[in-house]
Amino acid sequence: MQSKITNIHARQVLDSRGNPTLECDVILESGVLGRAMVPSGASTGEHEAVELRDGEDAFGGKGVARAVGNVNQVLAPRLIGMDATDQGAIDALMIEADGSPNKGVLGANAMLGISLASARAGALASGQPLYRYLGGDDAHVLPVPMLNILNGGKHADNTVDFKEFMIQPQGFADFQSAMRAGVEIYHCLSTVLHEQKLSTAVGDEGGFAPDLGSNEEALEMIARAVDRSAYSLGDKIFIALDPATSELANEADGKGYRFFKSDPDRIVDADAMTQLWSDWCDRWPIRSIEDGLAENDWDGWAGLTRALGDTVQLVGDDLFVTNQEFLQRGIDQGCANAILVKVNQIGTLTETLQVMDLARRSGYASVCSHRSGETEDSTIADIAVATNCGQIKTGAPCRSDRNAKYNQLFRIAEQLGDAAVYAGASPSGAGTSSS
Ligand code: 2PG
Ligand code: MG
Repeated sequence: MQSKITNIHARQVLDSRGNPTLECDVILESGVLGRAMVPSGASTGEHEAVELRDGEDAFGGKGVARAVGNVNQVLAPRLIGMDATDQGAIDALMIEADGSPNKGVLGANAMLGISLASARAGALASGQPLYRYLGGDDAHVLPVPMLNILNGGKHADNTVDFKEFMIQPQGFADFQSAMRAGVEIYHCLSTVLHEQKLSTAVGDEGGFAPDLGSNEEALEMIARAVDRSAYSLGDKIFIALDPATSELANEADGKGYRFFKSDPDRIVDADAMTQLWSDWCDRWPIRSIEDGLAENDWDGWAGLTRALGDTVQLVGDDLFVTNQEFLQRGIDQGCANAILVKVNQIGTLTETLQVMDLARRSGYASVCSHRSGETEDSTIADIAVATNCGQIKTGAPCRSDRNAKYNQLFRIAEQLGDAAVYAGASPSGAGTSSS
């Protein structure tokens, strides 16, 4: 067996925010080494699988020595001897070894490191690129990027409550020209902010993070940037938002949505938030809104979906936490029409692909996503193409942790050549619930 696992070794490394994270090597009998690194969120969903941290003095409690130990001492001895291409069995064994509903015993970070590194080793052993190893011959769709060019919320030290203001280039012949538009607009935004004497320092995901007079001013700045570029807003450039409102709700102890940065006295209910999104959608070419309401506000979400679900992509991130049970509840209750997919929210590749399959069968779109704490690992780029899911969210085209994913997509597009199809080839392409 060429792909027999002979060694598994994890170590602590650093992520893009300077916090420890776990890197894992899976080594095969043939000498092949598959390596993966684990990302980490800041605005995390309450129901995410557990990211095991040491909680001691070192690294402000964020060390991952315990998770590393769980890989090297607990999981490795059980997995050595298995076939790296048997992803389902590897992930099932880890889930069983953990034994808890939220991977809180061994840590989702420990399990994800092994899960992704095994996939990488399996791909190398079979002589295929990862996207093809995972997706087979049909993997050929390059995703529409959601470029988070203006950061707020928990990702930036500024006055903006809402976390992510993104652009989506659609109506481009290929991924490369869509990215070119995104990059050019990103640089135009820098110029616009500089001229307004606003900060061009960047937030956690590489987007600019200026202090602004209001949340909507973020959209005005983006509109000005697009105006300066060779493109026009609403023609081939559309807006996508992730206001991450669980953070606004958490601040108010479940009493409503508090504008915690711009106006802490302003607290509104789910209907008012829904009205705000509806007004913004009337005024701006918004294609997608993620976490427009909070993770536990299922009734509010059903109302939001009734109000906007036919015309706007409504993405559940904290709501679904890449978990089939939560997605199924959303499907049953008419909440959202898309899911954000983050490998570390659930902790294994098998479960990630299963939830994407459930979404597809249920008419929900999937957006493959990074975390705000990232590394040079670019696995999500391959997953996006492997599944032909059509959308990826991986930050501004700035900072190598973000560009690692875009750069991998450039490589994949080149490899696929004429077979590559850009999901946003039509201006009405991905990012609408009808797509
Ligand atoms: C999100 C993510 C990624 P975080 O909310 O969608 O942008 O942020 O990783 O901080 O949860
Ligand atoms: Mg989100």
